[in-house]
Amino acid sequence: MTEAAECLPEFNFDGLVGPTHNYAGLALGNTASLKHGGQVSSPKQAALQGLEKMWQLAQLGVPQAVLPPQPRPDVTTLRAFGFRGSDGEVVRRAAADAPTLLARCTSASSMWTANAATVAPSPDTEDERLHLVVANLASMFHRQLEAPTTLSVLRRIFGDERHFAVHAPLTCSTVYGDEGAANHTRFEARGQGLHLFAWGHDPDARGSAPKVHPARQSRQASHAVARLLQLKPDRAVFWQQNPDGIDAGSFHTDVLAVGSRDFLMLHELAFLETPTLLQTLKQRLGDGFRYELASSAELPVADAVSSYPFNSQVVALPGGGLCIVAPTEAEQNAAAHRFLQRVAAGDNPVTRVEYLDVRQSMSNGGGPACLRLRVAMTDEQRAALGARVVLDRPLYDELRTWIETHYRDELRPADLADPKLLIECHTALDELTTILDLGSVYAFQR
Ligand code: SUG
Repeated sequence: MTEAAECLPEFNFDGLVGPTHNYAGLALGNTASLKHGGQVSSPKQAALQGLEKMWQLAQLGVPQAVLPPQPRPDVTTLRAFGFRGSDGEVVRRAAADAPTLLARCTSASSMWTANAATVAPSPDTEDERLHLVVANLASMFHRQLEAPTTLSVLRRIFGDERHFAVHAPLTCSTVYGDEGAANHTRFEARGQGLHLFAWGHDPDARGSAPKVHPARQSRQASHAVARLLQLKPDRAVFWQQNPDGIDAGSFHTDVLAVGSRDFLMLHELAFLETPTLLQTLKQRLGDGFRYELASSAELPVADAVSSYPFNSQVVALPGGGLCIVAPTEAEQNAAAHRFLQRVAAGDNPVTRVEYLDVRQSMSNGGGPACLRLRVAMTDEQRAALGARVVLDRPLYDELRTWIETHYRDELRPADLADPKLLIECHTALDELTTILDLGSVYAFQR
C-alpha cells in the first residue's frame, strides 16, 4: 500500500450552502430531490451543518478549504426569459407566471462542489500545472446556471497561471454533458496518479443506456475533459456507469462508488463489467490496490441510494490510514452500517468511520462527498491561492457568525416569491467576498 508521505496533500474544497437552500424537486433521477420537493428547508441549518462538516474534517487534520455560494435568484436568467422591471418586479412576475423557472433560478445547488469541476494535480499533467475543467452541468437547467460563476470564482482562487490552469466548461449540450468530479476518481499509487472517468451514455453509439432516468455524463465529455486536463500518457481509464444503477437512483457515479489513493469502495451496480474494471485497476495501481465491493444481496441498491454509504468522503489521516466520513443516514440504515463496519475491519487501508449530520443537503440528494471538490496541491500551490479560502479557526468563527447573521431559519416554497430574499442573498454574498478576500467575483458586484 502507498505510504501517506508519498502522496500530495489533498484539500477538500467544500461549497458553503447558499441562503436560498430549498427543496424544489428539480432533479429528475435523484430520488431524494423528488421525494422532498415542496418541503420546508432550513438554509441556516444547512449552512451550519456544512460548516461543521468542514470543521470536523479540519480537526481530523485533513486540509480543508471553502468555495462560496452563488447569487440567487439568478435575475439575469429571469430577464433573459423576458421578465422586466426592477429586480423585485422580475422576481414577483416570475413567481406569478413561471414559478418553476423561478425555482430553477433560485436553487442553491452550487453547494455540491463535486460537480463544480474535474481536477488533475500537477504531477499528473504534461505542463506540471494543476488543471481544473469547469463542468457544464448540461443535463439540468438549474445546474447549468452555475457554470459561469464557478468559472469566475475558480479563476480568482486559482488565478496564478504559473501554477494553475482553469478551463472553461465544454459547450453546453447533453451530447457533451459533464458533471465534474462526481464522475471522476483520482487514484494514487507508487507515486503516480490514475484517473478513472465514468460516463453514463454514448450519444454517438447504440450501447446500453438507462431506461428510466437520464444519464448525465457522456462518454464524449469524459474524453474531452481528460484532454483538457492534459494528463500524461496512460493516466486515464474510461468506464461506463451501470445503466441499472442510474435507473436505481445513482445519477452520479459517487452515489455508488468512492475511491482514494489505492482504495475503491463500490456497489455492484456502480459500473458495467465490474470484475474487468477491478482487474484493470489492479494492473495499473499494483498489488497494493484494495477494493470493497457490496453485492445487492449484502446491500440492496435502494438502501445504498437512500442512505449514501458510498457518498462518503475517504480521507487520509495524518497518522496514516484512511477514514470514511459517512452521512448519519448510513449509520441508521442496518445494511449500510453493516457494510461500512465490514469495510473498516477488512484488509484495506480504512481504519476509521465517522458519521456526520448533513441532513439538509441529503434531502436534496447531496451527501458528504457531493459537498466537496478534492484538490491535491503542493505547499507552493497552496501559498499561491488567490483568496482566503483555507479553513482555520478564525475563518471558521467568522463564517459561523456570517451564517447566523444572514440566513433564514426556514424557507417555504412560497418564500421564493419574496423579493427580499434576493436582497438578503446579495448582502450576504457581498460581505462574504470581503471575508474570503475574493474581490468582485459576482456579476451583481460589477
Ligand atoms: O444535481 N440536487 C443535486 C444533488 C447533487 C449531488 N452531487 C453529487 N452526487 N456529486 C443534483 O441532483 C436538487 C435541487 C432541488 O430539487 O431543489 C439537486 O439539484
